[in-house]
Amino acid sequence: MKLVMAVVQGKDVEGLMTALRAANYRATQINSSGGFLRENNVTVMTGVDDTQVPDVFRLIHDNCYTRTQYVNPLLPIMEPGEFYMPNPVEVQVGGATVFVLPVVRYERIMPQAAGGTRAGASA
Ligand code: 2BA
Repeated sequence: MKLVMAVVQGKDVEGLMTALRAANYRATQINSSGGFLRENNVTVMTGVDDTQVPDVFRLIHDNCYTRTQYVNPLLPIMEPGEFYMPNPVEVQVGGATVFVLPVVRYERIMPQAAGGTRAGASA
């Protein structure tokens, strides 16, 4: 089994999650942000059989797009009275940054509460 972790842009996550659900993959999304742009992105985690990894990559490929972003470089140290005109730098973001990790153990722990209600829950 493998854990596929894909860092995707927020604009693409709805399409990707819909495609994963439609193909019967379980997925969890975690709000994250990149260390470079400091912008919000989303990390999608999917646990799948080894043989399904290429199919998950296909869905990511089909639903995540490359976009151009502009970054303002850090201000240089300036003398009083000096004027600095920031020159934004262009970077390409995405489609997705994907990590595939081996899963040592996968378990869904689903104990049933006595009487069908949660322990400690009041009636
Ligand atoms: P960010 O760190 O905000 O990076 C956004 C984009 O800025 C990157 O797009 C890349 O084009 C550019 N970039 C990042 N660091 C740079 C640097 N030191 N110099 C020049 N340009 C730089 P992507 O490569 O598509 O990455 C999108 C997001 O995926 C990243 O957002 C980060 O959240 C995540 N990511 C990328 N590589 C990663 C890694 N090795 N480990 C963990 N997360 C990663």
